[in-house]
Amino acid sequence: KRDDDHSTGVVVKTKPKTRKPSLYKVLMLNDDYTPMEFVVHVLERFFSKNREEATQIMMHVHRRGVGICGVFTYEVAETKVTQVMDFARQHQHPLQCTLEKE
Ligand code: TYC
Repeated sequence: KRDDDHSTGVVVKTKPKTRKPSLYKVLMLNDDYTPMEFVVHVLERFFSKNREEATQIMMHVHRRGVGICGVFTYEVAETKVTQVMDFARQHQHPLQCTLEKE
């Protein structure tokens, strides 16, 4: 138990030692060559978006140049970026994905 006074009347404050992990945005970048349908598929496959959400995000990136696929802890974000980049390369698309600290 925390903050026990050990029957001395002296209250000792214990410091909570857990910290919320830093979060990282996974960003998708627009390019002129990757097919829209491929980007939608990537968002469904690696970011668990439904077709409607995936299409909205893809169109946002297409129009604005960059968009957020999701927000994750560092290790998860880094894994998503690697998975997307490997998948795009396998299909010979120049799609770029990166992470940014929140
Ligand atoms: N601009 C691409 C096209 O017109 C589509 C696209 C959207 C590509 C989003 C990449 O992250 C991207 N085919």
